[in-house]
Amino acid sequence: MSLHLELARRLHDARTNARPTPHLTLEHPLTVEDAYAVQHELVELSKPFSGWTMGLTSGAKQREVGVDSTICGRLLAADEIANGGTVARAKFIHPRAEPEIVFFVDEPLQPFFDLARIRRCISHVAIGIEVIDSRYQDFKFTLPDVVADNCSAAGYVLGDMIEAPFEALQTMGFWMRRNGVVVTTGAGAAILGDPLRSIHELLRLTKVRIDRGPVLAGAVTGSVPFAAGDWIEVECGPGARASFRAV
Ligand code: OOG
Ligand code: MG
Repeated sequence: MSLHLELARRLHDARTNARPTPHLTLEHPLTVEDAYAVQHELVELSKPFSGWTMGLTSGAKQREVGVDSTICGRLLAADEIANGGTVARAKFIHPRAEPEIVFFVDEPLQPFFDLARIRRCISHVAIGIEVIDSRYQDFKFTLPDVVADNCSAAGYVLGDMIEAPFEALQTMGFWMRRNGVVVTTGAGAAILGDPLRSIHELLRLTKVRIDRGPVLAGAVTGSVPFAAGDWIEVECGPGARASFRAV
C-alpha cells in the first residue's frame, strides 16, 4: 500500500469512528503536494462528492488555526445536513460551526478564468453553514495535515438564496447565533476582499475544470464549538438564513 493511501485510511478511520488521531506530520514530513495526494485518497474512500470547500480564505480563520495559506477540499454528499434539520453530535470528535457563502456553479469553470468569467458561471449564491471537525487530537495541525484531512470538512448546510447582486456581498453583514445568542459577526469582504475571489483561488489551487456544484467560499468569521442540544443559525443582511440543531 502506498504511504498516501495508508495515511488516508488512518484519517478515514478517525472520521468513521469519531476518534482523533495524532497529526500526520509528527511522523511523516509531508509536502503540501503529498497532502493533496492523501486528501485525494481520503475523499475517494468517502465518495460521492457534491462540491468543493475552500478553507482559510479569511484572516479570522487563518489566525484561528495558525496557518496562513488558503486550502481546498471536497464536499461529500453524505455530509449534507438539511437546512433546519438535525445532526448527531456523536458523529463528530470536536465539531465547530462557521458561517459560509455558497456559490453554485452551473457552467464549467476553467482554471484560467478571470473574475468576470467566473461570475458568469455562477447561477446563484446562498448562505450556508460548515461543520468542521479536525480528525487530529486537540484540533492541532500544520498546513499539510489540514490539507490531508480534507480541510476538516465534516458537514454542511445549504441555506436560503441570497437575493442581492454580487457586488453587495463585500459589505454584507453575516452573523451566527448559538441558541439564539449572536456569537460571531463579519462582512463578506473578510473573504479575500471579495468572496468571489475564493473561486479564483480554488481554480488556482486545483488547476482543474470545475463543472458544477456548490462551492463554500470559506468562513466569513471564526468558528464556534457546539454541543448536543445546541441550535446553530446563520443569517445575513438580506435576511437569508441557514440552521441546524445538534442532537
Ligand atoms: C480548517 C478548515 C477551514 C474555512 O472555512 O476556513 C474552513 C479548519 O479550520 O480546521 O473550513
Ligand atoms: Mg469552512
